[in-house]
Amino acid sequence: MEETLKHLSKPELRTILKIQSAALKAVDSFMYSRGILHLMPVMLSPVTDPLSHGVYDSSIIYLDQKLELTKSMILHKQLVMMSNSIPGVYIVSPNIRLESEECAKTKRHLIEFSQVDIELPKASSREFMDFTEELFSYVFSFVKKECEKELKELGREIKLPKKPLKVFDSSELRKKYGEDFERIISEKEKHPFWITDHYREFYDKEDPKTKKHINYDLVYPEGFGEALSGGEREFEFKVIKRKMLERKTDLSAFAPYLSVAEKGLLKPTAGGGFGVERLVRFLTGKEHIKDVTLFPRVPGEKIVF
Ligand code: ASN
Repeated sequence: MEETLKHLSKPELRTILKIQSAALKAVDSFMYSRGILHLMPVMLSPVTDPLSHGVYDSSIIYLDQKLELTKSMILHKQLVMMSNSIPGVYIVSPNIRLESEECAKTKRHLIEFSQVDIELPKASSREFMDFTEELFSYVFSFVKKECEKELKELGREIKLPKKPLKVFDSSELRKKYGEDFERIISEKEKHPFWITDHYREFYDKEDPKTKKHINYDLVYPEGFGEALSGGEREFEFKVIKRKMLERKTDLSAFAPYLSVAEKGLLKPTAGGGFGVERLVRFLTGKEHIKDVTLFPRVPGEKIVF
């Protein structure tokens, strides 16, 4: 408890929170200017993101029903996009991912964090990447202008990247740097950049001919690592079912989602999400994500408040 109180009384916290407030205001203004609608999050559902890596179970039982705590709102975003009249959505969504203790090493993992989760109708991956580049440019320049004093206090300079950002293919990077390619290239680069074509969850689209994955990660430079991940989406029932089976997914756990897909109601969309705490960590230049989080939930660490 003593440590929590010490953390909360650091004068630097105001500076960091001012930067976070400015960044979130910029996100809202940008989305509003593009007609993207702001949804409220859900935290409990029979279905949530299966994720492409293992985490500890975080389901709960409520009156005999098993409910998952939201890992990301991907499946709910797809459901909302069924309506043709929706011009795009975003949510500042609390996500619970009970990561293994190992993840603490990265200094950018939390078991509870907030994700700005976005989905656009009929967008191609390039269109979503362009949208994201404009959003990040807007956020960076807004924070730079609004928080000049705070950034100076922290000794942090925000560089405005030139668009379009560099794009790297994950298989090329793997050949060059091995499995740890993301960390290595993040340390080398001076501006945010993209890495495309990652094997992961069933819902990211796969090119039927080339078998490449039509998805992307936006990565911060200076070793700050992953910022956003997303992709074009699968929407055809047959493909979704095949990919779930390939990933050894328990189909019965996704019954409500699969019944919507089977009715042919899912639409072609593209989207992605970025962590608020990781964005603030990058903007402030802080070493550890817990430095920019009021009540940090670091994998493996005891939660005191
Ligand atoms: N939000 C991500 C997406 O839209 C999914 C995730 O966070 N796992 O693709």
